[in-house]
Amino acid sequence: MIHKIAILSDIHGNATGLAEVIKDAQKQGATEYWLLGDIFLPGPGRNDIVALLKTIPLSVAVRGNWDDCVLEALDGIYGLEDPQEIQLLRMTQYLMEDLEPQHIDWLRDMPLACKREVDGLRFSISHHLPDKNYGSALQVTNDTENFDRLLDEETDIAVYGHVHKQLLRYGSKGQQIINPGSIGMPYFNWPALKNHRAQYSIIEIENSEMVDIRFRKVPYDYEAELELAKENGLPFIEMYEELRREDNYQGHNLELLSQLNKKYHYIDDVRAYFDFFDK
Ligand SMILES: [Mn+2]
Repeated sequence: MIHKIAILSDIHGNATGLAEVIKDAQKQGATEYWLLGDIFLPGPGRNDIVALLKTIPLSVAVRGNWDDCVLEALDGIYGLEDPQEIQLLRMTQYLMEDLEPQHIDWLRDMPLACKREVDGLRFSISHHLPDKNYGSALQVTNDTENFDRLLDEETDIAVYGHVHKQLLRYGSKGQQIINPGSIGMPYFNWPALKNHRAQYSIIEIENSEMVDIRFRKVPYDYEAELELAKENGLPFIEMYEELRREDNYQGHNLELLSQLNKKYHYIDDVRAYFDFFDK
């Protein structure tokens, strides 16, 4: 039997990109799909993302740090002082204005990591490190000893997402490490490599051998995706416009976040929406 596993990661609310990735994976003959987390936000996708994921045989899903941010915002962990926490609260409000509540239970029940054996090959699957879905330990230029944290004696191949860059490398003992890149939010440092495509990977296994690893970069209508964001009233739309058109996301620009929070009165929105704030 031939297994063709499509590895999807870091959708970040981009349903237009996800739809094209699924079409491409179907054309490639994918037999199953694994999802490495960071499903929603900062893009506009909500129930439409879940609907797309229901059309494919998804056999693995692990929880990313943005998935945890949604849960933390809903659980009242964030306050109204930090501009980033206000942003996460306002975006979670946007998400919950459409998303059915049982999909939050789905996020909550996802493990941080899991293992799968496919035709004798043993995979370790996580968003970032198996016990920590945030941080910068696995940036692509880091030392091999960091990447060894993905591996143990029972792992032949580790797959992870989170850094939004496609990667193929080895642990110090020779195990394989694969990152499929990001569907909704690829990052680029080298300008000539910038493009607007949605990234994912397909791993092919035949007779207990890994016979192919493909890194796909799928074109999609990013202007239509931006239009969808505007139609849906996505908050922080200026930042999404820059992400879609320039492939640049200023999520850590606290000054810009403060400015937009003030401009659109997002504090008033979240204070009114979440019942754990004083009215
Ligand atoms: Mn991510």
